[in-house]
Amino acid sequence: MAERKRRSVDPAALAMIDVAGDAGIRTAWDRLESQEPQCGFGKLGICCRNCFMGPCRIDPFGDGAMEGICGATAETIVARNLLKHVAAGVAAHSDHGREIVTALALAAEGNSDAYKIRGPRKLRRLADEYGIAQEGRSDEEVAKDLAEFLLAEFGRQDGLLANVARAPEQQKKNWTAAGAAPRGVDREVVTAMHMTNIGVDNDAEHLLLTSARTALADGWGGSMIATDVSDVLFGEPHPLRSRMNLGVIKEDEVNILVHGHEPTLSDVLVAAASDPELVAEAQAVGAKGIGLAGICCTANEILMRHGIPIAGNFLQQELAVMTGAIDVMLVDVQCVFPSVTDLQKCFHTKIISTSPKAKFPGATDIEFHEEHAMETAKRIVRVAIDNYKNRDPALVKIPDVQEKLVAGFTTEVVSDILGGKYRPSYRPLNDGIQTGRLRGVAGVVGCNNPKFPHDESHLAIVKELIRNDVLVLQTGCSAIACGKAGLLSPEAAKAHAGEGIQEICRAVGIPPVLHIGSCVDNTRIFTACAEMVAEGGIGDSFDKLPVAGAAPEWVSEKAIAIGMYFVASGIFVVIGQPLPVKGSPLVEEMLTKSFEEHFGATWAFQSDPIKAAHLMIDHIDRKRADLGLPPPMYRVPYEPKTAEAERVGPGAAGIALTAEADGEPVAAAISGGCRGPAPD
Ligand code: NFS
Ligand code: SF4
Repeated sequence: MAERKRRSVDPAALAMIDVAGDAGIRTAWDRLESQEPQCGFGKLGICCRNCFMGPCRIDPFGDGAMEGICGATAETIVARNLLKHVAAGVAAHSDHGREIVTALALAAEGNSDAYKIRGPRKLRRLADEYGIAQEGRSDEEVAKDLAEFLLAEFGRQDGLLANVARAPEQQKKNWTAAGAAPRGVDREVVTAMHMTNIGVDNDAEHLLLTSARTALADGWGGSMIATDVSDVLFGEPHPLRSRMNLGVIKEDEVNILVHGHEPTLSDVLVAAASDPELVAEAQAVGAKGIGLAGICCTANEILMRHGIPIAGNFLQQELAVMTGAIDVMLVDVQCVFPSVTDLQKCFHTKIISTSPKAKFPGATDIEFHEEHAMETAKRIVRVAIDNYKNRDPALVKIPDVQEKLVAGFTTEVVSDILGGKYRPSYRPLNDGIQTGRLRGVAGVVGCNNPKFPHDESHLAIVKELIRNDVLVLQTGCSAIACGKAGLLSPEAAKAHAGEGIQEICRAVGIPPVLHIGSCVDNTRIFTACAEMVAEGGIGDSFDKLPVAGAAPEWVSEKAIAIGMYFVASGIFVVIGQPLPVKGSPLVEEMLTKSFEEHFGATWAFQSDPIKAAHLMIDHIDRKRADLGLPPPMYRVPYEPKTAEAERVGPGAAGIALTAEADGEPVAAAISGGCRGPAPD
């Protein structure tokens, strides 16, 4: 990957990679080169550091050590390592969920200047679901009980998570039979860490089924709670317009970039950045105003609810600072490169760390606590205003590349827009699938990995899916990749989708690729699948639905947890680089084959995105055939394509940006209550 132009398919990223290269600034791509060749034992999952008789490693060629000092085999070591990864990913997502529930408890007290109940409809729906008394009670009173109930869910010792009730019967049966029915997140993570200690669980199959249970505690617990409560606290997202890529950074404004994951801070910052007093202060130092944009999932959160533009995804975090126009980059938890603080040596940007859980040496630490949310947010904005004068105009290089998009889709929104305002329903979606106009539905999610050209696999897989009439739902950095390439705009249907999707998008006014939020919002895919099952006609359990998932450029342990909870819930998942399990053929076989018997779905590893898309489409076609559904209405021949995706030219932004404001609701386009095209 030495060649600079093969590092990304995003013209804005490429421009900044050149800036970095010319200035001799090292980025993730350079550091990857320094790491090569990467450790083969690590890739295969056969090194163990679980006790200090070790570290031990297994010889993959069979001529050296075939067991660790304690006698652990490759099977045990690989499965144990995987369970540890899952537990770590689950812990991260779920702890994020817990912070949001804590903020809900504050909102319920009614005296927070930052947190209020902004999603009363969702609050009441959840209260109904959990049997929380509502009659004659205010939103705050109901929210107090909801927060208490959900906080207790994290620590639930015995009995199943309440949200398990949302799953179809077959999934619940599978989980019980496999010993994978999830209890509270805290309990599952502690159990996983206990089981992976030296001399505890050595049974690979048992470790893998426990991985499934641990992940399910996130998918149906921690992450699902994070999504639900974010909707209650910050408001339910609705389709709105916005923009993406480094071109959203404005040269003449005080620029604040939020990076990380927790909307408890970024959402409050949205309010602080538009405070008239602070805007006046920014103008007093010579700026036109205060510009807010984001990186990674915290950006997805405020995009979904406020239309705040996104500067870039995971691999653009360093590049964004190198525009020289960022006055403050605010970081909280997860996916933040330690390297960003080093960039302060070359650029005036102040990196501000905010989480008591994540300190960054060299950063300015302004600890954020929910009780003082607004005060802290304003203080941070003032640091940015004060730092504006230190900007060196000679170093400011902002690529003129951005793309417009529509985001803000949720389980509820899909029902509203397809069924119409007066009769929200998944019927039109199920009808579309039953007739074959829509072949199926896919979730394409996850990170960027410098081992792959940045964004290339996301774009290739998504284009191939929609070309074959598979509707795509997206979260995380994958959604940002597609947003930057114009795939999240309704116009993308005509340019890239098959005829079936085009008909639906035309009738309803939606893009062929729906941005449904941050990575915790992957749980919206579960709630949408549950609606599809409940609506009937396309399978009475998740494993029968013509749906599939993918994470082509995954990086994080959180991505392993997500993949695992999808597979354990009956949804086939293809990932780009393989899980670190190839050191044990038995473990690989279990994940990619025998999980079918336990959960009705498997993992697959495929680094070529076109082949990965075809694995998903073939899976969807098999499910259609099993259900007795007709073949897809419009056949699209598989074209022999190379893995290389089409490049997005500068200003592929070919679609001229109009005067539409960020955050402008697009309800006008899609509130017609269209029932979708009539079935033939
Ligand atoms: Ni998801 Fe979001 Fe991006 Fe990957 Fe990181 S930001 S939680 S882990 S890198 S998609
Ligand atoms: Fe080695 Fe066993 Fe200790 Fe792992 S647990 S480091 S395999 S002795």
